[in-house]
Amino acid sequence: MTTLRGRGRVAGLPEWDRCAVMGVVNVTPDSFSDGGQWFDTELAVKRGHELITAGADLVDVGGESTRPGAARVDEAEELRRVIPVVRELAAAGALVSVDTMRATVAERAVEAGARLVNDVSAGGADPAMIPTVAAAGVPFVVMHWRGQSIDMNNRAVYRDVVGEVLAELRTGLERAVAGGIDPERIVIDPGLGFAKEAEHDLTLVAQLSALRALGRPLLVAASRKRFLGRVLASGDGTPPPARERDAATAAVTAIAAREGAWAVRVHEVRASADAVRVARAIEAAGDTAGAP
Ligand code: PMM
Repeated sequence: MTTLRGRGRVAGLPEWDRCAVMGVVNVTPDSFSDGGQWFDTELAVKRGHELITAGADLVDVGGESTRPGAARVDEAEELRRVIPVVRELAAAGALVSVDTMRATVAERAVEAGARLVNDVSAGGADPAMIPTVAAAGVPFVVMHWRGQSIDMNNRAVYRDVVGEVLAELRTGLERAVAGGIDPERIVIDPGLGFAKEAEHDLTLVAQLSALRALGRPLLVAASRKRFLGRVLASGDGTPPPARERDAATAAVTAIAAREGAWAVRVHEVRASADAVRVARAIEAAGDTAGAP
């Protein structure tokens, strides 16, 4: 028997029989873990293809860094970075998601072939975002967010992180639906590292299944984040550089897949692609063992 373990379906996207892998293409000079590396259309497109070859099911193209403390880029610059990359990857048959907080960028990216809008502000940064996504009829990621990166660390204050994230995600979900987005097209995301300290992120990963109460597929984006740096820190508290957190990322992928996440968003795809396949095989073996 195969089950989707409550992973759920996102209308308008393919259905995978396992946790999907979203590869990250940051077309930015300053993203915290890979900033600058793909800051060029041609290189970014090449990176997208590499991620797909490595096993990515989707590629998430973004032109604005959201690392803590980051300042905004202007819209013209974001369009210049993102649209050609989306167009080329989509034309080559890739399933492309656009990572943006701007309605105009989302709209133009969908025209260029993007099939999912991933807005870390869940429509909070641009009042035109929800109506634009509703009109475009594409899936939308509602991530937990408490304000712009420039000062988000000040908002990392919780009494009950899981309960508060759940309640705030519910509000985001309701706002998206009230704005006309088809609930069947909504994905939710706990927003690891966004207005969260390491212990908040760890608690959320430990209790991912609690977020399933929202009844929507779950995206988990732990890749190379600070909380992994904290866990891996040496005796004097120095975290390894972001690029040395990929094995730890794959460990979270395995856990998220086992907990029924719909997708993980990662910078280095290969290990996570393997992890979701192993998690799927274990799930299938468990199902067989449990069959009468
Ligand atoms: N994190 C980043 C960017 N985009 N999108 C979603 N849905 N969830 C996230 O947690 C998320 C995101 C920041 O990380 P990056 O600079 O490594 O891309």
